[in-house]
Amino acid sequence: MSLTESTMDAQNPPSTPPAAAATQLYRRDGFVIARRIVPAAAVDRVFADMHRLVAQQLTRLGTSPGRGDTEEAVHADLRRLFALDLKTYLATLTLCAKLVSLYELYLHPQIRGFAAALGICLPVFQTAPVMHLMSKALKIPGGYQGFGAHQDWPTLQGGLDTVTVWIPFVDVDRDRFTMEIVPGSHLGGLYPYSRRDHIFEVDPAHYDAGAFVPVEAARGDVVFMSSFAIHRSATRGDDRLRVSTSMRYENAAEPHFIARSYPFAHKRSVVSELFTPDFPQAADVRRLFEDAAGPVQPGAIP
Ligand SMILES: O=C(O)CCC(=O)C(=O)O
Repeated sequence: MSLTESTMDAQNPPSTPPAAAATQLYRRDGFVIARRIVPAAAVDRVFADMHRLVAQQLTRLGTSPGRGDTEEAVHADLRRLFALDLKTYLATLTLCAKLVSLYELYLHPQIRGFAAALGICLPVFQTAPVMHLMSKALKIPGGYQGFGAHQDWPTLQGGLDTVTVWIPFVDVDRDRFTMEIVPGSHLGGLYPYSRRDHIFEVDPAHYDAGAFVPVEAARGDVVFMSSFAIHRSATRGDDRLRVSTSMRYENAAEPHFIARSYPFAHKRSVVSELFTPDFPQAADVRRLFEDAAGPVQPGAIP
């Protein structure tokens, strides 16, 4: 077991909070990898739902999706959708982050318990989950894949003790474009940064580029990381797919958060035009309620 690890047995969940040692590691390094904190099957279930979202679109586009929910099958289907219809591929990834099963995973009692042990005593989700998908074959032309060195806090600006929870859907090793973290960097507070893509990249003068540690985590492991830890996506990887997700546990009881009147850095907006002109017609809606066979099945639109 390496220094930044804590082992919990998902088959025999502890009734007490995680070992004090894990909290100490978190305080010292700014992150901790909780091993086998959730059953791998719980993670696989969400991955299967994600595959279903991809498969539904492949079926709509007239292609048969692969069988099973292995990472190879999912990778192949993602590549197919990517090649067939980039816009749908991107919309599908966005929808993956909105699955209720994904939220349920983040609410797993073991994850909640671990976050509580790290001090998140009145948890709030101000942000939605984020998907991180890395694959040589799935690079968006002119787009970006992965993030440069950054801290999460400036994109949130909530409580100082905000914890990023990072969950892999495949077993991630150092050859799989994994996340890398600079241990101890959280103790420097907020570093100077500049905006790049969707994140705020930390000024390289403020960290040692050789100090990043790759996160190697299996399905069922969960990484808890301070929102002040400097981290990035590794550029080192082979031909395999890496999929993970992250979400932020914020603490509504953090004194600065209360004193600053619960600030939040994101803004919401709603598109005012209809995406599909003249849709829906009253008949489309009526059919949904009149159809005794239940909800419309994919591909069954008349
Ligand atoms: O998974 C990754 O490569 C990066 C994750 C990340 O930057 C984040 O969750 O804030």
